Amino acid sequence: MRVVAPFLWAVVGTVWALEEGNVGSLYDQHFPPLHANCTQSLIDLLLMRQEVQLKELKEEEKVSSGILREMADILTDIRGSLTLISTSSEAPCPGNFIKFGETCLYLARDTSVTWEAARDYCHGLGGDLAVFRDANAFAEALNYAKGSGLPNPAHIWVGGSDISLEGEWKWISGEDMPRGTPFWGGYNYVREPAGGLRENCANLFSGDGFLIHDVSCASKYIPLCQIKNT
Ligand SMILES: [Ca+2]
Repeated sequence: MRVVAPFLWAVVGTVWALEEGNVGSLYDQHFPPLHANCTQSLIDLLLMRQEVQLKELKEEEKVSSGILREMADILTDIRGSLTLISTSSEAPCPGNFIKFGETCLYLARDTSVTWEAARDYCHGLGGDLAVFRDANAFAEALNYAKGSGLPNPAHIWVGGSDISLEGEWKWISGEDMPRGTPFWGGYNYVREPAGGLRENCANLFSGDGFLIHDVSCASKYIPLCQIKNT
């Protein structure tokens, strides 16, 4: 009976407080209204949070794009390796020929024949004198010649001439030969080809790093044979 009495008094007091309209003051006591400045601070805080989240998103985006770039690079490398493997496994070079990109080359260093005889020699091996459609293919042939240990001076026949029409240099494949750098060399400060009607066949001359020079087709030089394997 002694415990019940204070409890009843508390209930009565609460009812009285409610009836007296003190609900608002009780609410305000626990949840005070935001001051005008405080509201501003809250907005600032929310904006700052948004800003931080945006920055974090941007960072994540950077990381994601970086990973994608790395993945693309890896895929490109894999594709390149697969192409190399399939090319090399599909078409190995025959005999003494060495693979350079899409072609096989063979420098017949112990042979010394005229330009026409050099073509016949290469025909006998299943190919023809070498032609170079671009600077990369030409550079590969030069490296092959430079690494072959030929004595200086040395001359190497390649498949280009202006036999059909003076001044119109063509590969034996029928395409126009490129002119100027980095293909043709110079002789006595004059850019080749400069031999006119006397010199109608193309050779690589060791004197200036195996660049192309026009010479007499009757000269006897080393054939550079080529077999295309594509
Ligand atoms: Ca000529």
